[in-house]
Amino acid sequence: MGAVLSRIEAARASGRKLLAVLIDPDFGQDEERLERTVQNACMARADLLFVGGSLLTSAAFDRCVELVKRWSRGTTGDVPVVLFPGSPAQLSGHADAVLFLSLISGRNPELLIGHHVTAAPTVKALGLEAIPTGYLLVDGGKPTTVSYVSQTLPLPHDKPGIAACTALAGELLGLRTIYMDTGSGALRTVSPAMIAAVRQAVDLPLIVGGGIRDAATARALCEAGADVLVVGTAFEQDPELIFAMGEAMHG
Ligand code: 1GP
Repeated sequence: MGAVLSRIEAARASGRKLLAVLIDPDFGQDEERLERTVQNACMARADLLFVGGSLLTSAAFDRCVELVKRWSRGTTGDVPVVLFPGSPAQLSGHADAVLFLSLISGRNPELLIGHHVTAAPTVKALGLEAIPTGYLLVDGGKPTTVSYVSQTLPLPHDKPGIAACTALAGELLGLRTIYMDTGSGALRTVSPAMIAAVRQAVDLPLIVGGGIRDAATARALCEAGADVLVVGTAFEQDPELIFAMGEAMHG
């Protein structure tokens, strides 16, 4: 098992919840803001830095990952940089790992196997740790970039049973984590009921993201069974929020 997945598994075994800060690679265009975000994440004791997005408008992806990696080197050890790629173009040897995503809530063959074939030789050549991840897109109250770009239908928000069966299928296929996401800037998060149903169905680390805006919600999602929370938009809008969120999750 690779170092990043081991770290996630070890945290889960010890009951420590992890906070992942999602960095939009288009941020890289504003290097000062990017540096501040990474520094805040490190000071707030974020556990992981995710870099990626469903749609990139800037060409400087590799440079952005390089900067995030450089600034994430702290005195208390590196915060791992994990790619959360919206396409096979979002790969960089500066990262520690890549979520090797299968969009198992959808039925788009490109996102179930096509992109993987394209990306596999690059992942191997770059020596990236690949974390096989079953990605479940869940309805978060409005169409998001990911639902539009992936051309897939999100799982209904109030159907925990479908999510549980989908996650179980992912586990039986050999995937190593499940990422439940309502998409960036979603109006609502994945429900605690859905997280609890998936938690009961599979013995895998659960990553949950989309629409998390406050510490109380973060706590409720962790109590329902989430192991890793991913927050992007809320920290972009209020960079100080990361400290309250880190405090809520780590005490
Ligand atoms: C999106 O899970 C991430 O894929 C984070 O969502 O930007 O809403 O925090 P937000």
